[in-house]
Amino acid sequence: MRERDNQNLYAVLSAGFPADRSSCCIDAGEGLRYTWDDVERASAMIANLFSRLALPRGARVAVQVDKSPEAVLLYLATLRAGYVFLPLNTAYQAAEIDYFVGDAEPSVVVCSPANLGWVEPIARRHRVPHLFTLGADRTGTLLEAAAREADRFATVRSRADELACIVYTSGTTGRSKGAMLSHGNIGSNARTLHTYWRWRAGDVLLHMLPIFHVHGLFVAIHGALLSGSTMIWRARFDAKEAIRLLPRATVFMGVPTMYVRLLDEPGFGPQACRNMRLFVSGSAPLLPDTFRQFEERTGQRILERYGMSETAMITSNPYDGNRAAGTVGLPLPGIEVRVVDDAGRPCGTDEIGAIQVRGPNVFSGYWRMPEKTKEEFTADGFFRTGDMGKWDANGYLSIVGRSKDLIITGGYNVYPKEIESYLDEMEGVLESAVIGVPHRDFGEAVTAVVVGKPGARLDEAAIIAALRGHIAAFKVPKRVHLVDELPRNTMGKVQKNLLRERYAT
Ligand code: MLC
Ligand code: AMP
Repeated sequence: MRERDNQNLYAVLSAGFPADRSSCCIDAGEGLRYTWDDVERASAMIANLFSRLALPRGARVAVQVDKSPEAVLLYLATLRAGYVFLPLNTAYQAAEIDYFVGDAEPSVVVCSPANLGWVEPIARRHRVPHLFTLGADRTGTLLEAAAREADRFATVRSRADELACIVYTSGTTGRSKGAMLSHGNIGSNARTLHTYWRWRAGDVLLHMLPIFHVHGLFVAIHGALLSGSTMIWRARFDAKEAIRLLPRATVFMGVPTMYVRLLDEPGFGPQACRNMRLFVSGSAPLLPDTFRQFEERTGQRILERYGMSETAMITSNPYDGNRAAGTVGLPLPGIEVRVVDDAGRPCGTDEIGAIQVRGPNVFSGYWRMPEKTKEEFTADGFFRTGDMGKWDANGYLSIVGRSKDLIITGGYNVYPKEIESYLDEMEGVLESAVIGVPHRDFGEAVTAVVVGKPGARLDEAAIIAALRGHIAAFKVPKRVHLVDELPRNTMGKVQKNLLRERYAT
């Protein structure tokens, strides 16, 4: 294989690094800057460390660490060494991590030093051969071990169909599924977005998203790397800090909650956005009202796009043409999107149907779930997204709902079944239904409706407190309503639509 044929995602991305490797790649604030040379050398050291561990081909590197530039270096090093990166939400608790480690059987686990006490027994139980720590302040055993390694590394050659990442997405049945993404899936999407959104040398990305999901990890970072652009890097989103930093940036990516919070700041306006050329929104629906208010306040039309862990980005509003509020735009070049009725026939304009997608971006399947994978693909190779949508007369797609029972809160997905199974196991609980209700800040708020066993004395605060120890805080219901019974249809199925109406306010 010739060097330029290497489809390893790192090789693809590094082709965009600037000629001047002494310029800034990541500006993490407080004088902490990483040049492109630093990125190459430090990722080489970690890649050398992993290579020396002689991990089997396709070995998984599972990572649950706080956001930091070193966490990006760890990601890039894993790609360079030809292993499979498996990012995990920092909000996940022990029971959740136990499931992922047991399911993915990683050869390496990297956790934050603060979590070592509870991650170590999990790693031991699942016989994980190598456990490292990585702190957000450049501490931990990973960097200590890598410090002894050489700072040059020849990136492993990978085929387009070789596995690069496993991204877990919540499962409709309560069990999370690992979406297997290849170097080719991610690389092709990165290149497409690079062209479509006109990434250019001299762009500056303000990066405030978490880096354990495709939005912050792939969409944002890859665009900057491919165009050799500086990233202004902050560990988390804070609206006031964003307004302070935006004048130095040209590109920002966020979930709708971030745009709502920017608009809540009286000081936010055209002055903060004076050098901005692109605001991108995704992961959850951007309300047309937010789009319009944003334009009124700043003169900027937010570009909304649509994607999934299984497919990376699928559609986008155009860079130059009309960005239509309430739509997710047009299929990206090279990606086929169709909206079909129950019989699989293409829907006409304004007809609602199921959204399906096919293309080089679409994942190869769910980790060790061949049956589930088969169910989610049509005979002609389209992936069933579980989203419902419709085309308008101009060929723009709108997402009008989901056939999957899913709540999206502040850009994070929560599957009601998972929360219901925890609630139903609680003492005194007969049954439960978990729904999403409109929420000004998070878009949807997780809400539980619980029926107690006869004579049981349930208490909202106690239920919430009990859940907190088990599941990530963003999944914990903001409210728990105690009722005598759940509304059911004649088939005995809980009528969640009635509950959504009842608790909408
Ligand atoms: C935090 N909390 C949330 C929450 N985020 N509750 C519900 N939904 C959320 N998304 C809770 C915390 O548990 C805590 O509760 C309280 O809010 C404050 O926590 P925080 O850490 O201070 O929150 P904050 O920093 O304000 O976070 C809000 C946020 C964050 C919107 C900035 O959630 C975020 O960064 N979201 C982005 C998610 C994302 O990147 N999604 C991409 C998925 S990829 P308590 O009670 O403990 O105090 C994808 C594909 C695609 O979907 O197309 O992109
Ligand atoms: P995830 O499984 O975390 O990757 O989330 C993917 C889901 O997020 C999609 O199936 C959609 O339901 C939702 N999503 C992503 N982008 C948008 C958007 N712009 N508008 C509405 N929903 C979106």
